[in-house]
Amino acid sequence: MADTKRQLNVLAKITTASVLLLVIVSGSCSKLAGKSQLLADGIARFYAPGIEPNQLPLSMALENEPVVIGSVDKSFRPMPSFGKDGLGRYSAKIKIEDGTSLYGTGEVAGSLLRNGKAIACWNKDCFGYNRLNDSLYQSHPWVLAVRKDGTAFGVLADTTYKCWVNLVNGIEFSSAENFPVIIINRNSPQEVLTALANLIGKMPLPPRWSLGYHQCRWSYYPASRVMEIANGFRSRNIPCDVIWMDIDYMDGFRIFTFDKKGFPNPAELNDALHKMGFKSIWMIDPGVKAEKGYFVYDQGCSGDHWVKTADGKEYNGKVWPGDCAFPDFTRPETRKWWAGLYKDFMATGIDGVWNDMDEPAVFKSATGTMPLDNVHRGGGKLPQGTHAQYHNVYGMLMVRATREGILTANPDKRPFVLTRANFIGGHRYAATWTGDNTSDWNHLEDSVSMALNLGLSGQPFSGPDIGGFCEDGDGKLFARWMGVGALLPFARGHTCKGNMDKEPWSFGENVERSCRAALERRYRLLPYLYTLFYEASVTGLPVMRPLFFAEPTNLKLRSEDSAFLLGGDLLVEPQLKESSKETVPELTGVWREISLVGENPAKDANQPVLKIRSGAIIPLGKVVQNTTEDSLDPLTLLVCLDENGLAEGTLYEDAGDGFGYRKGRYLLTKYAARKIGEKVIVEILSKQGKMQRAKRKTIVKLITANGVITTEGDETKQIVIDSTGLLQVEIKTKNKIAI
Ligand code: NBV
Repeated sequence: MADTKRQLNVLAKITTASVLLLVIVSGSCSKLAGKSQLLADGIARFYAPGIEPNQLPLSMALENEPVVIGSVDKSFRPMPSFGKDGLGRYSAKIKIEDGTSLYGTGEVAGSLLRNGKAIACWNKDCFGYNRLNDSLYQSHPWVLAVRKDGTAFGVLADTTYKCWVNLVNGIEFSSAENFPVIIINRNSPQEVLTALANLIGKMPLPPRWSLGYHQCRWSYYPASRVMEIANGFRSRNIPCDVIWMDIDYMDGFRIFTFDKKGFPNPAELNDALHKMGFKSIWMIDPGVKAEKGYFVYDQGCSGDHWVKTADGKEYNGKVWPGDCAFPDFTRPETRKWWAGLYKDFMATGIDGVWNDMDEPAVFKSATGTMPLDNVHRGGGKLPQGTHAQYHNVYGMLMVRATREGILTANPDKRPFVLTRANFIGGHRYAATWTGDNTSDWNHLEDSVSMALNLGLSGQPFSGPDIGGFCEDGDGKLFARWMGVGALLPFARGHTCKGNMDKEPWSFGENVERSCRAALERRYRLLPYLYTLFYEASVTGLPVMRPLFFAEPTNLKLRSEDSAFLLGGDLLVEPQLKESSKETVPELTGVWREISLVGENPAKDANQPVLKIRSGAIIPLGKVVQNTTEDSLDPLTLLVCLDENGLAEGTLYEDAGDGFGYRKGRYLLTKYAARKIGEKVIVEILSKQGKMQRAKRKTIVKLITANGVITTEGDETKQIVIDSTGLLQVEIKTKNKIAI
C-alpha cells in the first residue's frame, strides 16, 4: 500500500515536472523575474530568467548606471512576469488592479488615458499623423499607472529596440530582443515622476528666451522676408522672441551651408534680429549630401563617420539634398566631429538649433528609414549594433552631440535644441515639438493630450505646431489654437510649404487681436512659467500637468484631457471643440477665475479660462514684446487665500541665460500671505540665492469671491491689504481681475 502511494507520488511529481517543463519549453506561460536588483526603496530592475545583467546592452534611457543597493524582496509590488507574447516575442507583463489608469507612452496621438491601447514604439516620420495608436517620431517605452487609491507605479521597458506596449489587459511590453524592466512604486504619480527623473535625468534649465513665443514656417525665404516677419511682430505689438529658419536657408539643402542668394550674410541677419530683441533658430538635418568637394561630406569620409551597410560600405539614402550619408552617432569620435561643426555655424550669431528628420527619415525606402541591418559601430560604452538596435536612439544621440557642440561654441550660453525624434531620457538634450500635425480640430485637441503624456513620460518641454502644419485651416481654428498653444510649455507657430501665410495677423483683424491677447497672457505669465521650468529642472515634475495631479484619488479626473494644470496653481480650461465647451469636472477646493490682460473668455472662446488655486500666490510680469525687456518691474503677485486665510507661492529669477545660477546667482523667493482680522499681510517667507533683488514696485492683487483688491508696495517689507476696502471695490466682473 505504502509502495503504491509512493509510486503515485512519484508519478504525480513527474507529471507536474513534465507539465512545468513543457510550459517552460513552449514558453507559453509567463514566469516571474530572474535576476533582480533593488535600485532604491520601491525601485527595482528585473531581468528575464536566465539573463545576466551584463548580457544586455547598457541602458540609454538612464542618465547614469544606477547603484544596486540590494536584492529585491518577494514582497516587492508590482512584480513583472517574463515570457513570450502571442507572436513569440520576449515579453514582460505587469498586472494591474481594477480601476488603474494608464498614461505615458510618450508621443502618441489621441486621448490622455492610454488604457486599452496597443502602441508600437518606433520612431517614424508621420506626416499628418498617419499612424494612429503608434508612437510617432519618438519612443517612450514607459507606462505610468495610477491605482484607484491614488498610489502609483511606473514601468520602463529598458530597450532601444522596437517595443510594443500593450495596455489592453494590464501592461505588457514585448520586443524581439530580451530586455530588463524597471519598476518604480510610489505613493502618488508625482512621486513616480520625480523618481523617474532621478533615473533618466532632469531637463537642464533652458534659456528664458526659449519660453517666449516662436514664429516659424517652412520656409521664410529670403532674409528680407525674415525681417518682414520680425517687423510684422514689432509694428503690431505682438510679443515674440524667436524667428526660425527652415531648410531653404541652406545651399541646396547642404547642412552647415547658407544659400548664397537668399541668405548671403547670416551674421548680418542674426545681428539685425538681435537688435530687435529676436533670437534665431536654424535647422540642421542628419543627412549629409554625398558629394565630393562638400566640406561636411569630405570631413565625414576622412573621419570614417558614416553609418555602414551590412557589408561594410558607406550607407547612402535619399533625403532633401538627394543621396546622403548619415553620421554614425553611436561613435564618440563622430559625435565629437559633429559637435565641432557647430563652431563656425554658431559664430554667425545663431541662438538655437532645430534638428529635424532625425528618426532618421529616409525617402523612397520601404521602411521610411535606413535598412535595419545597417551597422552602427559604437564605441565607449556602446557596443557595435544594427540599425534595429539603434534606430530609436538615433535622434537622441544626434541631439546629444548637437547640444555638446553648441555648448562648446558658446560656453556661456544655455543651449537650446529642438528635435523631432527622441527617446525616453532625451529631454536631457533637447526640447521637442509634436511634428507634422494637421490644421484640424482633432489635432488641436491632440495638442493638449500629447503634451500632457510627453510630460508624464519625462519630457517637460513640448508643444505642437500652433495652427497646424499640414493644410491651411482657417482663422477660427488658428485663433483658438493660439489661445491654447500660448499656454503650452513650448509655443511655436509653424506651417508647411505651400500653405497660406500663418502669422498671427494673416487671418484678419479679429484673429490678430485674439492672438495678441493670447501671447500677452503668456508673457504676463512668464515669471510663473519660468519658475515651473526651474522646478522641473530640479524635481522632474512636468510643467504642464493633468488635472488628476490635483487629486489623484478623484476618478472623475482620470480621463480629463481638455483642461490641464500649469504647475500646481493654475487651471487652464480651453474650448477645444469648434462650437461647444466641454464640461470640466469640478476640482475640490476653490479655484477662482482670473483675467490677465483684460480678456474675458466668456466673450472670447479663444482664450482658455484661467483659474488660480485658493491657497496660491502666482507671480506675474508685465506684458513685454520679448524677454530682453525687463518684465518684472512691476512684479505682480496674484494672491488667493484658502479657507484658513493663507496662501503661498514661489518666484524663481536669474540672468535668464548662462550658468551663473549654478554658482548661486539666482533668487528663489517664497511669498506668503495671511489674513489677520480685516488685514491681509503679504511678505517674503524665505529666499535662496545670491542674486541682488532688483528695486521694483510690487503690486498685490487679492482675489476674493467678490472681486479684486489691489495694493502696491515693496516686497522687501510687509505689504498690507486692508480687506475692508473690498466693500469699496467696484465689482464689475465677479471673480475677475480687472487690470
Ligand atoms: O524642413 C521642412 C519640414 C519642417 O518644416 C517640418 O517641421 C518637419 O516636421 N520637415 C519636417 C521636412 C519635410 C516634411 C514634409
